[in-house]
Amino acid sequence: MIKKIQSFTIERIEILNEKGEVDKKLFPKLSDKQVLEIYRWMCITRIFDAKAVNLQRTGRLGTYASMLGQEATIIGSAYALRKQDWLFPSFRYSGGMLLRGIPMDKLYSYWGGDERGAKPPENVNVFPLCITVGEQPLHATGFAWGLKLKKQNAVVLTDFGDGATSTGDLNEALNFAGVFQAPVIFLCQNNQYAISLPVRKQTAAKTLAQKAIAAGIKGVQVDGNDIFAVYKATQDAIADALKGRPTFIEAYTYRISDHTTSDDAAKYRNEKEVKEWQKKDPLQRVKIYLEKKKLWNEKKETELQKECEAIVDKAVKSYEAIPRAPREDIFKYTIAGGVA
Ligand SMILES: Cc1ncc(C[n+]2csc(CCOP(=O)(O)OP(=O)(O)O)c2C)c(N)n1
Repeated sequence: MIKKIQSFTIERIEILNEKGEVDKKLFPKLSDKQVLEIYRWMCITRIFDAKAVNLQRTGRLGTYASMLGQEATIIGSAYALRKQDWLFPSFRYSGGMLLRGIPMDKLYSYWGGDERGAKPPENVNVFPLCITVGEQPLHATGFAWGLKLKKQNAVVLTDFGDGATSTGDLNEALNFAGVFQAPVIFLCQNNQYAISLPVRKQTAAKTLAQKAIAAGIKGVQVDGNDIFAVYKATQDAIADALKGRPTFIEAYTYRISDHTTSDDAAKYRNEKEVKEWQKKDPLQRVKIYLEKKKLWNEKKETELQKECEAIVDKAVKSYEAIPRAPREDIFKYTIAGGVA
C-alpha cells in the first residue's frame, strides 16, 4: 500500500501590478500617509545607491553592492518591522538599514572601508551587515531563540540572496528555527543571480520558498517588486513569529545592476532580460498608484527628488569629513581564517 502522508503547496502573493492597480482584498492596513512615507524611503534608497556607485567610480568609496530594482523587497520588509524588532542584514540591504536608524554617513563610511561605520547607535536594533554569504541567518536564529527565552515581544528579520540558499549554514538556520520555534523571519531576496550564476543552475527546485518545507516551517513567495505584497508577507510573518512560527519569504525580484562595482554583468546576462525587468520597476508602480489616487504629481516628484538628493549630499559631506581610520585597523578587525 502506498499512502500520501504529506503534500505541500507554495503560495505567491501579488497586490500591486505594473499599472498601479491593487488587489483590494489583500491590501494591507496602510494609510495614505504611510504609503507616501514608504515611497519616500524607496526614493532615498535609490538615490543613496546611485551616489554610492558614483562615489566608488571616482575613488571615494570601496566595492559596493547595489540595490537597484530591489527597493520594494528591502523597504517593504524593513518598514513592516516594529521598533523593538531586530535586523541581521546582508550586504544588499543598505536601504533597510537606513530606515531602521543607521546614520547614512556611517553607512557610507562602512562601504568606504571603515569598520567603525558598522557600529549601530544605541537603541538601534540592527546588527552589522554580513558579507559572508549565508552566515547571518544563523546569528539571527540564535538571537531570536534568545529573545524567546527572555520572553521578549520582538522578532528578528534576516535577509540573504538566492545564492545563500545553497549554503549549509542557511539550511542549518532553517532547521534550528523550526525545531526551537524561534521568532525569526527569513527574507530571501531572489534577485535571480549569485554573481554570474543564475538560480536555475543552483537548484532544481521550482521555488526557493519550498526550501522551508523540509525544516517544517512556512514558505511563501511574493512579487518582490511589489511593495504591498512584501509588506503584507512581512507583517503576517511577524504575527506568526511571535507565536513561535518562523516564515521563509522568497521575494522574487531582479538585480538590475552589476553584482557589485567590481563586476560586469553584461558578460553573462543579456540586455533583453534586463529591459524586461526594468518595466517592472518597483518605484514606478508606487508612483502610478499614488498618481491614480491623486496623491502625487510631477511637482511633488521633483520636490521629493530634490529633498532626497539634499539628504544624500549632506551625508556624503559628513562621511568625507570623518577622519580616516588608522591603517592598523585592517588587522584589528580581521580574524584568522575569515572570509571576505
Ligand atoms: C562564504 C562566502 N563565499 C563566497 C563569497 C563571495 N561572494 C560574495 S557575494 C556572492 C554571491 C551571493 O549571491 P546571492 O546570495 O544570490 O546574493 P546577491 O549577491 O545576489 O544579493 C559570493 C559568492 C562570500 N562573500 N562568502
